Amino acid sequence: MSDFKKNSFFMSLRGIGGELIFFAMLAIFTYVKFNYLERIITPSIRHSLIMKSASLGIALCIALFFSILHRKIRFAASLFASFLLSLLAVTDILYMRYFSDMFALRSLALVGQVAEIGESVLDLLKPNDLLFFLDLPLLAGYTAVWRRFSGAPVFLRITARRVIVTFLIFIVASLALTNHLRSYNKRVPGVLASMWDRPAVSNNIGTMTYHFVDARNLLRDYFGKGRISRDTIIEIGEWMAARNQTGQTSPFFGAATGKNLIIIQFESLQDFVVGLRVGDAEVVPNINKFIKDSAYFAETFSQTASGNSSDAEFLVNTGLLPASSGAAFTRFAANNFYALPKLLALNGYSTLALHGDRPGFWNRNNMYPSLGFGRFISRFDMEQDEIIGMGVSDRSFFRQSLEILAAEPQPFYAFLVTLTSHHPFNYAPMLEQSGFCAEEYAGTFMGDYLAAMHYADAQLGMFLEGLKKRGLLDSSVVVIYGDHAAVPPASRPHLERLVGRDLSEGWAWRSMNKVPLIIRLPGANRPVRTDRNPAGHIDVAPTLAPLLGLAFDGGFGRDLFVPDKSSPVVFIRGSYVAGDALIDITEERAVRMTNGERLDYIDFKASADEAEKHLSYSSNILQHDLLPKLEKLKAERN
Ligand code: GP9
Ligand code: MN
Repeated sequence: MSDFKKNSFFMSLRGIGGELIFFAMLAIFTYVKFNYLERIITPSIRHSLIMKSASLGIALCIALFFSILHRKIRFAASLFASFLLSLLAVTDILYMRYFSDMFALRSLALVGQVAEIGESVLDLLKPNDLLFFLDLPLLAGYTAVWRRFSGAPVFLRITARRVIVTFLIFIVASLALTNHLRSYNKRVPGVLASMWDRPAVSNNIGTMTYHFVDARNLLRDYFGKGRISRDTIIEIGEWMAARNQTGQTSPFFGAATGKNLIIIQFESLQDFVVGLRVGDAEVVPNINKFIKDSAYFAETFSQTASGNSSDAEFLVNTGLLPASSGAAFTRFAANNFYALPKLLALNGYSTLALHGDRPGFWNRNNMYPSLGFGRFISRFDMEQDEIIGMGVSDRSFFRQSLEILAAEPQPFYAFLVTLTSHHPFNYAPMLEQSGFCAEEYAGTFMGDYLAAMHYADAQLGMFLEGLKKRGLLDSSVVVIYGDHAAVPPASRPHLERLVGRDLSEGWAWRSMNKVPLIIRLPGANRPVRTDRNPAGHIDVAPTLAPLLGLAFDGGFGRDLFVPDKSSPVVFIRGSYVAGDALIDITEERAVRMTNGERLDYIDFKASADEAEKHLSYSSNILQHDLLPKLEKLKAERN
């Protein structure tokens, strides 16, 4: 090679080299920053190679993006991006320290709530957190030094060849990311859309990938929602108003005015355990006893979707259907809700939610205030004297809840969510305490489930006894319901063996997907009966509010004490139950749920039309945060 050629080669390398090093530094610092963050958040977790390459992929993509901006803004934009990423990492740390949760972009909309804890933010910061900003002087310093000693500019003009090379590396880097996401979503279907436990998701995919998915979900929701016309809003408002003016009122309207309301959401309680005996033993003796003293809605279907427990909480407190993808609790916590706690708080109730898990799980820390709960007592506000599975054991939870309720100013609305009887139902201390041993099912999934139900039922029994002793049973409406099915489709043979019939058909499986709903009113003239009309979680708020002398007209449910056989119980995937029929709107099929007999779809025209309205109106309300607009329309009409 001639001297001239050699020189020009090194000259050009020197030119590119300065910039290459800068962007390599940017990518490496970004990667290291989030790696350091992961070590702080979960020091015990070892990350897999696929996860590391996905993180590196994102870091590279970020650096590549800034490397092809106009040379005049390339440096400033890179530095600013790096600053924002450091800020994001520190926000994650503060969020973890305060909420035990990862920061989500949606939380920016909840800044009002976060502002309340502004003072604690400074307390939570540690000197080491400043290390996250160390890359800024290093990048700036490097640029100054390079310029000074090489005499060449660091940031060069963009050539076509450079764009092509950048693009090719970009594709390789993003492949590492998409491959990682695809394999995780395959392993845990639906997890990325629902984000039910942000720290867990982030532990599994890495903090950078977590933020990437969070941003992607947000953009999808934003651009996927389209616009809604004023005419549609008026149509929804008028339909809801007409629906609420049927003129029928509950025979028990006001029967419990001024009384407390205690709702117990019972983890994984499916209806088939009610009244069930295995051998000589009753599986849930306390629930059976409670039913004998209450109104029991035996045909209540779980209407939950990917939000699981949180969907049940959502349905019950808002009377709205859950989100069709992801979880309403994580997607719509910034919405304005017309919810049971809000209504009761406006009517002088003190409102509190109690649950033995971390507050960030299912975004409850954000959603409960949005629903109007005045207080949320989570695992961290309780004595953690017995932890089983995901959090405080039901035994400890109920014991502490009793103490809290006894001291609560009345009237109160207490919403209790149990936890220990959670899938896979085999936590050793729970099984030991349960003492339920159905020999024929010993060591099987069903054996564990029955034992879990027996354990949780025993704790519930003690709680009810405690309420009675403290005089709270007869000064409260007490409601118990199951949140969702316990038996996943993959464990169907276990349930088939227990009930002794084939459940492979969709209608048969759906007919098992029932959860008990039990409402006990105080006073001697309370309704004690078994109601066999189809019902759903969505009916709970409009059934309970009238008992307390209030009207709940914000949702799509109905008052179960008002006889009505025509109202459909709608499932978010596009089917519904009406009478003894299961109707699939998308397939235009109807079957009798007792025997699978095919029915004429045409006969269900009216209820299908209503079910479609529930689905589309409820989804519009969520997507476009319509409740305040509907309230305004209502005020204008009156
Ligand atoms: C978590 C608990 C269980 O806090 O409510 O949630 P699930 O997994 O059933 O949705
Ligand atoms: Mn649950």
